[in-house]
Amino acid sequence: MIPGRAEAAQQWQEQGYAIVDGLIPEADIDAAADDIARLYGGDTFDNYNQAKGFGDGSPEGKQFRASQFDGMRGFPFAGCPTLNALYVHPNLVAFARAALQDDDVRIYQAAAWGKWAGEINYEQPLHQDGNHSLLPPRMEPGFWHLETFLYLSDVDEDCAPPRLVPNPEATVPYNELYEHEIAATAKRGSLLAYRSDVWHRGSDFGRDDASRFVAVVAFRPASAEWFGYDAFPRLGGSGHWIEFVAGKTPDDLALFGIPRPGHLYWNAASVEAMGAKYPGLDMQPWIDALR
Ligand SMILES: O=C(O)CCC(=O)C(=O)O
Repeated sequence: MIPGRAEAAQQWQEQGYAIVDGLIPEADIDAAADDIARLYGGDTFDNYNQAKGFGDGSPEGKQFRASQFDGMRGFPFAGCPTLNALYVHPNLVAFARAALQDDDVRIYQAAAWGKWAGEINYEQPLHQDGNHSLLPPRMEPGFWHLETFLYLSDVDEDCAPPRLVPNPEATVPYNELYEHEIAATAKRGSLLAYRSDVWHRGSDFGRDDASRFVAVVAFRPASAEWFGYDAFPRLGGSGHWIEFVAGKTPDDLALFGIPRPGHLYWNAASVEAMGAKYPGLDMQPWIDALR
């Protein structure tokens, strides 16, 4: 574990959030700049968050507005291999394992989120996320989940930083919570990790030439099947998914529920069929484990 990351993981466990400065080298983020430009350069709106139906309400004040989610796109992204690879970056996965105290973790949500200063009012009320599970939260090893924003651009005070209230266990009346919130500002490559029982919200831009890009990545222990958001198996016939899988390792793919080599699912026929389905995937680890 990179120095300082263990402390950040512990802070997430105990205070409900951590800002992990420089988790991923800026050079790795900058290498994805063309992919981000490509992703948002065309009309790729896909109603990722299924939010379009609930409208925008008043343009004033703190509220959820459908337009706040217009810049969300579901992973993986066509023609964006460097951006896609960030979602399985070893530093990100190592942090998720440390925070969840589990070596076998799954990604259950992956998306990109762009926001631009201007017409949309991004101010939200403080809220907790109840839409990742049908169960009430139990924030303990084995039963918890980890929500993260990997910053793909520098997020300063004027760049619509997420705001949150540390220490979810503290008993503060709702209307006083705003007095305790902090702005999660950080440079690109940093990670905001938060628990769903932490009060948090989106905020608006403070200057009109600003934008903000994050990778939204949520993890769960492999055994905590009750968490979910994206249904990656829907991508089984998708060319974007085949493109992403090329060159990935068994550990990368296990994050999305693809059984590791040696799993009972694998026999000579299923290994061969997997190789045919994903021409860019090195099947050798799966072949070796058959012997
Ligand atoms: O984008 C952000 O800064 C936070 C958004 C958020 O909390 C939400 O949409 O539930």
